[in-house]
Amino acid sequence: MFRKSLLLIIFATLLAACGGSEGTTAEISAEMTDLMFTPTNFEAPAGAEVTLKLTNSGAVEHNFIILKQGAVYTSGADIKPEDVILNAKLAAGESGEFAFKIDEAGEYAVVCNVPGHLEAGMVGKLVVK
Ligand SMILES: [Cu+2]
Repeated sequence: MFRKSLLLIIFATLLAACGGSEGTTAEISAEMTDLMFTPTNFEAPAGAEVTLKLTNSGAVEHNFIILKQGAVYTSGADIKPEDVILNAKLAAGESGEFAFKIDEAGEYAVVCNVPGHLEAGMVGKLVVK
């Protein structure tokens, strides 16, 4: 219980520290094809409610996975669920909207973990600032 409260206090402090963007929204768009993200690099404001507008124009399923900083993996199959911030999965030809919010500025890896896709270079980068 004490631990949980402490975490909340730390979280609240972090939020206050970047209060400038609190309550703001942003939107990014991405297209997935066989086997890449377009664009490859994305930017989002720290602490903003971000809407990801995603389209899968490929012939197979793809997903747009945002990984926590420091996530260690060697293949798509190797990604640990606890390292995943967002997993936006779309079947071929589908479009969808997804939401995420990242408070900490930095670089985050974007990958598709359908077997073989990450390994084939279906990766991108999200810069939060
Ligand atoms: Cu893919």
